[in-house]
Amino acid sequence: MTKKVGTMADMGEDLGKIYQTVIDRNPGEPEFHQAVHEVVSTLTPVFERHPHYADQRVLERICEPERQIIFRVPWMNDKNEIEINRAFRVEFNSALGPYKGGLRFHPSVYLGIIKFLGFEQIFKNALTGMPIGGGKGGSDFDPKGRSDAEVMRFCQSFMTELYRHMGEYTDVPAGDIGVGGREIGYLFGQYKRITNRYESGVLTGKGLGWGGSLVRTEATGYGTVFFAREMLTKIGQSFDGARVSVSGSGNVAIYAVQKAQELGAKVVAMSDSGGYIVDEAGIDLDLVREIKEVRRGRISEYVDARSSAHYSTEGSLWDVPVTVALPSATQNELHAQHAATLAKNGCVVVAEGANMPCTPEATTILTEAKVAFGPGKAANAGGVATSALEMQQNAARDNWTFEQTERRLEEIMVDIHEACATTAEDYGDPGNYVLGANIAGFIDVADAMIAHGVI
Ligand code: NDP
Ligand code: 2IT
Repeated sequence: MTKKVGTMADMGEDLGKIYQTVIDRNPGEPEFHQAVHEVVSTLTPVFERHPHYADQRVLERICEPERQIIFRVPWMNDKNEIEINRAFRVEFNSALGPYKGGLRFHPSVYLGIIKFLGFEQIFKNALTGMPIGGGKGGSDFDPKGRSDAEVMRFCQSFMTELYRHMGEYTDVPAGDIGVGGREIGYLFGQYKRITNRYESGVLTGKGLGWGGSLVRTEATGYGTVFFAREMLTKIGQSFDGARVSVSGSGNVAIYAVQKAQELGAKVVAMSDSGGYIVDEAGIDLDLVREIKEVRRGRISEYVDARSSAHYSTEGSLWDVPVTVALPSATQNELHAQHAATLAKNGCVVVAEGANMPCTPEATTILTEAKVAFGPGKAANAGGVATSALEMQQNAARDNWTFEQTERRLEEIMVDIHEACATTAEDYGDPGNYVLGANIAGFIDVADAMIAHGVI
């Protein structure tokens, strides 16, 4: 929890009261408070321009999830011992379509994390322009060090409860931290077995041979780079020849690096939860993929094969001077001090590949230093947008080519950038992507909710 979150400094009295109610009704969930604060603190001009949003109490309704499911996941490990995890699905808002959002398997998962992610997802999904509502789920299960058989048994037990809440017109999960192609396969298999339905559109991020979409794997990282490219263009710069750092070395990070390199950037640093690597010769992405995707190893192994690189657990990846920083690991990984160092070293664009990786203080420092800042709900929306394209292909029983799908993704990211930029201008704060994203997303959701009546 940060000072800024506690003080309600930048809200009017009415919005401050709404935010205080969220804190009171959701104790012990600082990440959820932080996500709500970030949105509410930008909405004053909307409420001034459109007073009926206050009369309809639409913001209070958005802050209260439509449904929250918490369940037990018992399963047997390889030693034939019983293990018990806790799992969640928060079905936050269905004004624009079925609940849509990923599943996170990580030991840090608890209700507050899932609620922050679900809340962000509402506005992100609205920004994509696709017919998808917002939801998120996951478990405190830690897949690290587990055998494939253990992961399969966990996924089967998890789905044995979750399936009754899902459906292609109800709730459509996908991956997030700790949930990739392997996990989606086991989850889909169990859903199909229990329901006796080959309902392709019920999960996204599926394998290419059984209903998945080309580009979904790459989509979040590619989309973040497309968004950052638009931000750079706006200030007369480009990725060509730019130095870039990308935190994390999972799904989002790997494909952000790939697209940035394709656009001519030199990516010099990546990380995982153990530490970070710096390679002044430029990151060898094939090596990273071999370590992380094939061996499921540690990023430290990179330096064994690259004499130009070093690995560190001291300091931070954000100490490395770069023009563009793409935080793509996890929430609150980029702090005030990191932001100050990035700005001092000449960074001009920070775009969030992860969800809420920058702390509120870091965002303030970047903004004050005139570093363009792209918030996750806009910059990383390419993943869920391509999930919606996967649902579209499933509904039509069709498969699009890589080029066709990537073109759609690129158009969507350009449109989201444009919507954020023009909304920020319209509300008198050009260049403020946080304000633009929050207001543009909020208006779409609020208008649909009002049209649906008091439900
Ligand atoms: P992965 O599980 O594929 O990779 C996560 C990466 O982040 C790993 O390198 C991991 O390191 C690192 N990481 C995770 N937790 C921590 C932590 N507590 N501290 C430091 N490093 C950490 O996940 P994704 O790449 O899918 O997700 C990354 C971020 O992007 C998340 O914020 C997610 O919500 C967001 N996102 C993902 C989308 C998707 O389509 N997958 C879409 C939009 C946003 P290690 O290997 O050591 O655990
Ligand atoms: O945070 C996110 O947008 C995701 N993890 C992707 C969600 C999805 O349904 O594809």
